[in-house]
This record gives sequence, C-alpha cells and structure tokens, in this order.
Amino acid sequence: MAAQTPEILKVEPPSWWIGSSLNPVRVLIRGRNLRGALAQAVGSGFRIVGAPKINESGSYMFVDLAILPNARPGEQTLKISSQSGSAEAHWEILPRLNRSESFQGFSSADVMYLVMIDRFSDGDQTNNDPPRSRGLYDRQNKYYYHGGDLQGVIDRLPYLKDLGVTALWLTPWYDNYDRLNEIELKEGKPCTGFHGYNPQDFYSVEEHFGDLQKLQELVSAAHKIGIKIIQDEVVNHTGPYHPWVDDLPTPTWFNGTKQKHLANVFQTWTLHDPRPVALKKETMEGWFLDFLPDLNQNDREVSQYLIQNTLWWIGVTGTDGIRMDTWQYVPNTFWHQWTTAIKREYPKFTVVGEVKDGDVVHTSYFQGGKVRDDADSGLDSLLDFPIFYSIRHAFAEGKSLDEMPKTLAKDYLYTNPNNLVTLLGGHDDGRFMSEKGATIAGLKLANAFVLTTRGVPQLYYGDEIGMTGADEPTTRADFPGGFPGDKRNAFTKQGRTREEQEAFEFVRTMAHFHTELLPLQRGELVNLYVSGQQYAYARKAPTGVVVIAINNDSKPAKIEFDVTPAGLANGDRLIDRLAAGKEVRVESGKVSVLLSPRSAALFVRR
Ligand SMILES: [Ca+2]
Ligand SMILES: [Ca+2]
Ligand SMILES: [Ca+2]
Repeated sequence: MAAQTPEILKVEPPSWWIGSSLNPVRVLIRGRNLRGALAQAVGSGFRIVGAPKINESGSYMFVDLAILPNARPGEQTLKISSQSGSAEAHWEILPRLNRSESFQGFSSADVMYLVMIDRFSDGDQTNNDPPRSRGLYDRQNKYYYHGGDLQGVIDRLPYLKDLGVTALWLTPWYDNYDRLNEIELKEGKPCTGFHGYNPQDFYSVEEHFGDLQKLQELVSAAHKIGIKIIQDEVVNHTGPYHPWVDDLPTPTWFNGTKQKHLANVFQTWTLHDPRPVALKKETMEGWFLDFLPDLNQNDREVSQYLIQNTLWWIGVTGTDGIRMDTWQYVPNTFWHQWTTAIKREYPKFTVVGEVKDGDVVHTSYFQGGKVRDDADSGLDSLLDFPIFYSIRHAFAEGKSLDEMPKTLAKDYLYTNPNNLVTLLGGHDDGRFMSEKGATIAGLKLANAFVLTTRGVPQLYYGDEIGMTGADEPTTRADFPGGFPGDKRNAFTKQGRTREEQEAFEFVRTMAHFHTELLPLQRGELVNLYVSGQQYAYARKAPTGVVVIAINNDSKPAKIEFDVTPAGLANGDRLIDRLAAGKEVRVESGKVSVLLSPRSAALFVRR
C-alpha cells in the first residue's frame, strides 16, 4: 500500500506572480505514483483549474494553477492525493513585479561583454567541489570546472564598469549534470558541463556557480552601477542526463527518443530554402551531436513549459535580455509564441539569437519582422557572424579591408541591421589573437571598428588584454588573476604586460567613446572612403557626427575624401580624439587625412 503513496520530487515553476500576463500557469509536477491522483491548492489566493493530465508511468502531472486577483504573496501548499495517500509541496505566490531598473532590453547604445562564468573569476572557493557533484573541479583539465562563479562576476563589476561595459552576457547558469559526461568524450575522456549548455534542471542555478539568491544579488549589483544582464538560454535541447530523457512527461516531449532519434545533420541551408527539401527534418529535429535530446516545441506542453521557464527567469532575476542558443534549430511557430509572451510581460526586453553562419542570406532569414516558415519569429537581434568572419579576415589575416563595407552592403536583407550584435570574438571560436597574422595593432583596429560601426558592439572576456586560444576550449581559458594562486592579476594595470596594457587601454578608450558620443550609438552609417586597405565612414545623427578612418596597411596612408554626405561643410574643423590635438579642416567638401601604419582616427567637430 505504502508503495502506492504519491510522492512529489519537483514542481516547475516553483512560484509565479500576482498580476502576471500569464494566468493560469501550467505547473509540471515530477513525482511517483501520480496515476489517478488529484491536485489541490491548500490555502488562499490560488486554485487548480480543470483536471490534471498525468503521464502513463505516473511520474508527471500537469495542472493549471490560477492566481486570484486578491491573492497575497507568500508560501502556499500544493497537495497531491490519491486513494493511497497524499503528498505536499511548497509553492510560492510572488508579489507583483517591481519593474523599475529591470527588463530594460539592450540596444545599440550598449557595450556588451560576454563572460563564461566558470572561466572568469572565482569569488567563492567553497563551491569549487560541491558535495552534490564531487570530482568535477580540476583547473589543469580544460574540460572540467575551474571555479569561476557568480560571486566572482560580482567582484569584477568595478573592472567591467571601468572598461566601459554596460551590458553583461553570462553563459548559461542553469544547473548542469552533476556527474562526468561519459557520452561526449573529449580527447577520448569524459568531460563536464562547465560551459552551462547541458541543463539537467531548467529551474535551478548550477551549484558550482552559486544559487538563485546570489544570482539576484549579481543582477541587482550590476543594475546599481548601470550594467544590464543578459541571460544565455537554451530551448532546442536538454543536457544528456536530464531526467526527462529516461522518463518522458509526454510521449512526444522530444523529437524521437534516446533509443531512436535522428541526428542533426546541420544542413542549415535547407532551413531557408523556399522549396520542400530533404534533410530539413534532420536539421530541425535531429539530436545535436547525436546525444543532446531535441525538445519538441510542437508539443503544446513543451512550448508552454519553455515559455513559462523564460518568463520565470526574467521575472525572478530582473534580467534585461536573452542570448538564445541554437536559434535556427527551433521552429518559427514556437518562436512567435515565445517572443510574443515575453513582449507582453516585458515590453522593453530584447533577445539576440545565435545563428552561426557567415552568409547574410542565411542569417537575415531569422530576424523578426517578416513571416518565415508560417510565422514571424519576433527576434530582435542576431549575433552578426558575417561581420565576425569579415573582421577576422581583414584585421587578423590582413586581407582586404573592403570586406567590411562589402559585408555591410548586404544589410538590406535584414529587417533591422542596427539591432545586430557585432563581435570580434566569442566562446565557440578561437580567439582573435590566435588567428594567423594577428597582432595587437590588428586587434586594436578590430575593436575600433566594432565599437564604431552600426549594431550593438560585443566584447569577449579577455580579448581586451589580447588573450590567446586557438580553438574550443582553449578559447575559454581562465582570465589571469581571477583564480586563487594565479601568478599575476590582469584585472589590474600592474598585473598586465606592456602589450596587454596597450590593448586594454585602447579598448577602454573606444568603449567609453561609444558611450560618450551618441552618434556612435544611433547614428546612420555613411560610407565615405573605401579602398583595399583604407576605410572611412561616418555615424551621422541629429546630435552630431563622428568620422572614423582606418588604415589596415603596414605602411602609412594619405587619403582624401568627401565629407558632405556626413553633413560636414567647408570650414568645419575636426579633431582626432585618438591623437590628441591632431586637427583637419574641411575644404572643398573634403578632408585629407594622414594615417600611420595600422591605425585609426576618430574625428569629431571641434
Ligand atoms: Ca568558485
Ligand atoms: Ca550541477
Ligand atoms: Ca530542434
């Protein structure tokens, strides 16, 4: 008899708000012996609507839970009972959301900075080898946890503020599996989920990083000094050890099962092909790397679960934006519902999607504002990988600089190119400084470009000091000085080498220009001069104009160009903010600029 008694193991979401745009909320209860059971809301302010839905094995129950208008915030009890007994779980009614200083959205006014939590700064050594998941910490092993955490990020907020960062993108903080990954072998050996992209629990914080309270503390500390927080989310798949994999909440929870599924064939061109084509199904529904269970967003329970999960994280933490992983492998019909639900509750909130591709024809297909594949995705922004590759070619490899305006010329394909997130480095690619031909001078020019062209500039942690790392995971190396026992601390000037300091100082200067000079945030991009290794352009706004000239050549260059398209007139005097005191004057509608080898100039009106 006792064996039949219902048990509750997990309730998702564990809480919801009074006054939410989503009500009732659909609660997923994981437990045992749930078949034939009923759910009951004990206490005031909330009630169960309709009959529960329970899976075949009695391990999952879905119930709609309505929060009443007169509800009061606080702990409540959710009771599950059957003829064999009952079980109870806590469930919390949260106060109406306080919207001040939260859910702000990011924009081209920001300077974004990507941190891989595990590799940035270890602020709490007590969580390095947590009892729940012993043995996954080893700083000598590049596939293990290295101790970086949320406290470490809090500790470095002043560094980021000084650098000029206004929005911080953190790699996923979901709880990842508590064990070694023996399915995905790296160099023949098991690895860990230190990167955060293999969730085992979508409603918890990874214990190596901290907990929900620490995360809330981080968001609030960042907001206090004018830094927004961007959450990295995954809805295409779960980690290989998520409890759902062996026990499905619904028969169609995943595309396929652990035993029988398609593998992702990554034929992403099929996604924008207007004709029906083979391999599209494998690309959309195949399991990533053949072992990451592919969530089926066409199952209404799955889509509801994922939408609520996103609304919950935003609400409980106060974040300002989302970077969404593996965007293209999830149907647009789902994205439409997902982005609509976000904007309904958090109107200013913004989302950037990862579509890893160098072809604008492909990436632009995924931006919102147009119906594609039966729906408008509603996606605000994309990581601008076409620009990323062009930057690497031009500024690292030293190929022709006109690749920059040539890539930007394809902007007409996007519904909104000004929202794109421009980058010169990220955690899935080798670092800029490990490209063939890369130099500190080239890195500086790449930063000068990213921080002055259209879009939302994004920096990758450690690129500001020229960190190296040719591939994944060496591109995810520990920030020097962020970890106990580090020989030097590159978070401080004294701890940086001369080259690192040179790069840091330049990136810092450019990041602050981006905040100080409003045309760099919202101004129209106007091309003024293009040649093989020189490129000049303006950012033109009602508030003023900024002219940028870049010489990517190893020789000095003298260029003369018409500045009337930038709204400048004869007699205007321009000073180069990157070279104190250097001035040029507009004559016959033109300026003549002498640029040192591999250098940039940034002109504003005197
Ligand atoms: Ca730690
Ligand atoms: Ca974990
Ligand atoms: Ca998929």
